[in-house]
Amino acid sequence: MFNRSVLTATLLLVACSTQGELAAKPGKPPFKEFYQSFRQQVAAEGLNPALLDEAFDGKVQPYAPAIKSEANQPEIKSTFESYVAKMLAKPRREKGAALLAEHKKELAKASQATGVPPEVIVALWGIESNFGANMGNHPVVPALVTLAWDNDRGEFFGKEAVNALRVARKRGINPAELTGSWAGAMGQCQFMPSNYLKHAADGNGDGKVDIWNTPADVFMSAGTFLKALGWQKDVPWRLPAQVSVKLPESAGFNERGLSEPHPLAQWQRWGVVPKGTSFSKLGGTETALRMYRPLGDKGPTYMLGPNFDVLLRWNYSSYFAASALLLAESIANEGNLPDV
Ligand SMILES: [Ca+2]
Repeated sequence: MFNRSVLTATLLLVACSTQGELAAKPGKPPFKEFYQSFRQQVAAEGLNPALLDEAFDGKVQPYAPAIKSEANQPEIKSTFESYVAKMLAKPRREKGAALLAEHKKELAKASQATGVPPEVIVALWGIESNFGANMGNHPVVPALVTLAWDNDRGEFFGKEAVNALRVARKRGINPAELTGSWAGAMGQCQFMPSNYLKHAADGNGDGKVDIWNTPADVFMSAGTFLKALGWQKDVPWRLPAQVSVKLPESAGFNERGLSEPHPLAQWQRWGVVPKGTSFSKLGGTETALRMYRPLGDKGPTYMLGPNFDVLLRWNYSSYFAASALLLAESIANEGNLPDV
C-alpha cells in the first residue's frame, strides 16, 4: 500500500545521503564551522587536532545515522511486566546461564576483585551487548562530534568525543577504527569513553584493556565500574516485605512504584515487616532503603538494598535496574524464571 509518510521519509533520507550535508538546527552553526571550533577544543584539551581529522578520515560532515537514531528513540511506555518479559527472554536467560559456567574462572577473578557477583556481571553483559554479539558498529568519534553539534546535551557528547580520542590514543589505534553504538557506548559492556578511561580494567593480565574482544577484560571492567558506583559485597538487592497498613504520602512513590529512600527504622514504624529473611541483611536501622512495588499496591512488595541504586547509576531506570538484577537471579539459577 502506498504510504506517503514512508515515501517522504525515504526521499529525505536519500536527499541527506546524496548531498552528504545535514542542516544545522536553528541557532546552531553549520557543521563545518562547528568542526573548526571543536578542533580548537581538542587542542585546548592537550590533544593534537590531527587526531580528530584522522577520525573523520578527511570527510568533514555530520554522521547521519547518529542524528537519525537520536530522532527515532522509542519512548519507553511499556508496563513493568512487558519490559521484564522482554529483558528476561528465555534465550537470554539460558545463554547467560551457559556463559556463567563457561567463563567461571574469569568471572570468579572479577568477582573476587570487585565484590560484584558473577551473575550480575553476566546479566549486564547480556543486556548491554547480547553477550558481545551486538556492540554497535558506528564510528564513535564522528557520532559523538555529530551529537555534540546537534544534541541538546551537546556539551556532554563533546567531552565524550574528546575522551574517545584519548581512548584511541591509549589503545594505539587510528581513531577512525573506534566503534560502538550511535551514542558512543563502546565494547561488550557499552562503556562511554570517559567510563572506559576511568573504570575499564585488565582482566586477563596481558597489560591491555580490551572490552571489545576479551571477555575477562569485559568482566573486570563491569565489576570495577559497579564497585566505583558503590556496589556492596554480599548485600541482597531485594528482600520481600509485607505492609499491613496504607503507607503515608511521605513515603514518596513515583509512578513506577519506586519510593524515596527512608531509614529502615522509619519503614518499621510504618508497619513494614519482612516476609521471611530479616531486613538486617540490608544494613542497620539507620540504613536508607527504598521500597519497590512495581505492580502497585496489589503486587509484590520489596525492600531494596543499596545495590539497586548502584544499578540506577549505571542506567537511570527502575525498570532497567530491576530487570538486570532479576536476570542475574535467573542466570544464577540455571536460567529459570525468578519470582517477580
Ligand atoms: Ca587484557
